[in-house]
Amino acid sequence: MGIKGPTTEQLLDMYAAMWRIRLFEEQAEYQSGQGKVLGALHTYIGQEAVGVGICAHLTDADYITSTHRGHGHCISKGADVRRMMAELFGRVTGYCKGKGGSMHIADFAVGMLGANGIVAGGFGLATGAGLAAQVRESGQVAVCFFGDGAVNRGPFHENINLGAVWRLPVVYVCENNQYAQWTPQEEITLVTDVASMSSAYGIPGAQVDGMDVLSVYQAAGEAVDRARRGEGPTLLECKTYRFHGHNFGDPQQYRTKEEISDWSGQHDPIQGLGDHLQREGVLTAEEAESIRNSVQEEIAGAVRFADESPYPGPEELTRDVFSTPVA
Ligand SMILES: Cc1ncc(C[n+]2csc(CCOP(=O)(O)OP(=O)(O)O)c2C)c(N)n1
Ligand SMILES: [Mg+2]
Repeated sequence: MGIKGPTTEQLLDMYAAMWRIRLFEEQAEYQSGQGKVLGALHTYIGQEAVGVGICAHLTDADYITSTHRGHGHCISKGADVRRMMAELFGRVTGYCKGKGGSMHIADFAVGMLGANGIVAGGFGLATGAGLAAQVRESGQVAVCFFGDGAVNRGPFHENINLGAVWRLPVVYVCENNQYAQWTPQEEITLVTDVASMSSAYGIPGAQVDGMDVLSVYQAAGEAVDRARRGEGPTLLECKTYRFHGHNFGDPQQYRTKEEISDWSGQHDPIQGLGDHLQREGVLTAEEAESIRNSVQEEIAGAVRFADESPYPGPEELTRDVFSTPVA
């Protein structure tokens, strides 16, 4: 059974969304270098096709859980780039009033249940969201994004097993960018094709080129439809690559410059979709440029918004802190 679409409108939306992620991240790195960003920064540059191709099938009512590399997931799900940038800048207009930073951005209004500083921390949240949807018979789907490194943690096994036996409407999406921090995947995982692990749980697994948004879209459509039909989870592995360091400032001594330039030169997901749309006559080079420019304006606006926003005052120190004082 084939997946319909994407429509021309969806294709153009996906193209703009990938630029929105790319330019947001480039600005975040630049602003980090200027000392404006408080805390660690893990960018999604290179992996844009995954978040965008998957979230194209979701509505605001559907849920996603994210990782420490969460900006791309937020933007794919429709979060506000102004509040995101303000959060990175530690300003009171940010998603967590400037108190959470990059790894704690959540927007429940669009079903984004949160970035997560704990590797594999999203599994329980997504599986629980899937259970809630099943109990309410709401037709919602939950997508759990995680990295290849998270596969080696217990929550991967526990949650996929539970999701499988209860046939929960969850799609488990492994963004296999081939490194966990500075460690190549093959040094810590002998089974490097994560999709093949699905057989251990009795659910379907699919592996796609995560640099090709159309392949991601197709495979995600099948997995999301299956979840919505009540047939349970899919383990979807997207082979991808992060073009920049693990975090901003990473000297990247664990991989070669050639490897990086091969991936960014030959497999850039934005370039790939742009070329495809031009070949198909959907987009001219001028229109592509104008989409990029208008997204660039939007991101510049986000930086201005963040810059002009105040820091949280001292009264914020004990607000939103859920701990019991010791008597
Ligand atoms: C439970 C836990 N262990 C270790 C870390 C430190 N850590 C942060 S990111 C990371 C690597 C994660 O790799 P992967 O899941 O492949 O995600 P990627 O960074 O490649 O997107 C590690 C080990 C952590 N944040 N949480
Ligand atoms: Mg990884």
